[in-house]
Amino acid sequence: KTVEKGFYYGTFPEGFKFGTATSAYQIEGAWNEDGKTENIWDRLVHQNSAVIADGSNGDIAADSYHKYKDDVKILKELGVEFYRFSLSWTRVLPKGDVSVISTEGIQYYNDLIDELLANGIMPMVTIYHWDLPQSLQDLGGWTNEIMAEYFEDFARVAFSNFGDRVKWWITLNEPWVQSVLGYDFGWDAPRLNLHGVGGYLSGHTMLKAHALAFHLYDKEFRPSQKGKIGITLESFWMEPKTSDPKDLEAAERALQFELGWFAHPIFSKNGDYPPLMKQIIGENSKKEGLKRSRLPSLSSKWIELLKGSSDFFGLNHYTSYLVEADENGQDPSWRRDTRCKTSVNPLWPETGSPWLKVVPWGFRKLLNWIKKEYNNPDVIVTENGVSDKGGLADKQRVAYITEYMNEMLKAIKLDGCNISAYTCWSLLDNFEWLGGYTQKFGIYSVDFDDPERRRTAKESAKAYSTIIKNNGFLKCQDI
Ligand code: GBH
Repeated sequence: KTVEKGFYYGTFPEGFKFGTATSAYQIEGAWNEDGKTENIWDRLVHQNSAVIADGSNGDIAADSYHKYKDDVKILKELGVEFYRFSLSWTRVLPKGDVSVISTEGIQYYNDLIDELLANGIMPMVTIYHWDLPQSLQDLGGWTNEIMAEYFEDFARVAFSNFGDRVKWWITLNEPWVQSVLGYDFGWDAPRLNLHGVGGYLSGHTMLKAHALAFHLYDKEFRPSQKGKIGITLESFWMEPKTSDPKDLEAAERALQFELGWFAHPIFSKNGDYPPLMKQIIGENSKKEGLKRSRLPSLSSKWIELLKGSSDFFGLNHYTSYLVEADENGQDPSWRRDTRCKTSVNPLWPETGSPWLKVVPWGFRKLLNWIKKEYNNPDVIVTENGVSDKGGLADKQRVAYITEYMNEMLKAIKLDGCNISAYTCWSLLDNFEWLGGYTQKFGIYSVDFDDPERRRTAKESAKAYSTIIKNNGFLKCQDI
């Protein structure tokens, strides 16, 4: 049954779970307290504050390092079943490696986890959300393959200290963003414009890092701890700008170069990088007179280790692009390799972030693409949300959440997509990376002028809470 328009509204399947999310650098603050050392975001904001929209940083942020009990209180008030947060690597391992394990760092996450469990909220822990230790960046960061092993070591510390209580692990958040924005565009930390090469090296290492952590958990921890472990990938929906076959192909390329890059090795039947990426980057590299492809090749050993190495498909989704075939970007670069130009429909409603337009139907299309491409995996939506400029009467966020969740509901009920949980980004207004505090994603506001960093529910928090209570929407218009 295909449904082109109209509302669905109704309830989610039994057992469907609702949560909300944050990440360490964006909320914790206490950037140099109790032995925590500098990570790549600390370095960027302190050395180059001009690149942050309001010149701000995460030194204090929402101060969740000290206010985690306030966070759990509002989580409880919301009625979520789980809370997704991330570990700050240098808070746990101040040297980046395992030569020193910070007692205070371990204590902080123990306290947070215990407080969550005491309130009936399941922790979902992201091991890495972009805050690499600066000491490891000095060794080349993710472009250095040894990082895969440093990450595995860090994951081991996490499993052995928290795995008795944490049953939901996410290895990496959005390796595409870390690799391309961090090592190809040179926007996000570590801000290296190694266009055409650095992003692919970084992605290669991140895939290996993920595989090592997955198998470590699978072999040594899962038998006793009995949890689940997966990866979180992000993707825009890529809508062909016209029906010209060139644009249809371009939209497919855009998806393969963003989501497929990381999803194909893990979730496809054959594994390895998407054939399209291997072919295009290989050909381009040859034309450039290079001896080998700028996209490193995965050996059969790694192809096997990666295949099936995720218990669920963690998906972050916010918005959509229109895609057309065109030469674009620095030569060589990830963007150039894609031969795509992206734009938006001027009719798509704007939000607090220039890149984020409201396109609910794109969510359903993306979920269906994943179903088809990867044989209907168990999808956990690990982030979805919208920004504005602030204020408690956040009507646009209420509408956004409702409409996106409704499209997800259609994907489940009408299209047969396997989706088992939804996570709203974010619990709190927080440090929005290059956007500083100018783009607010929270369903709770934080008063950043108040030393106490008081949290206040926005209308969207109440709306989300009602959706959770009703397991969806009471108003049901079946079509
Ligand atoms: C998520 O990424 C992150 O996981 C989360 O930490 C973040 O707070 C949230 O989004 C909201 O942004 O440089 O202006 O062209 C979502 C995917 C990819 C969206 C990079 C923003 C850069 C936009 N992000 N993209 S821009």
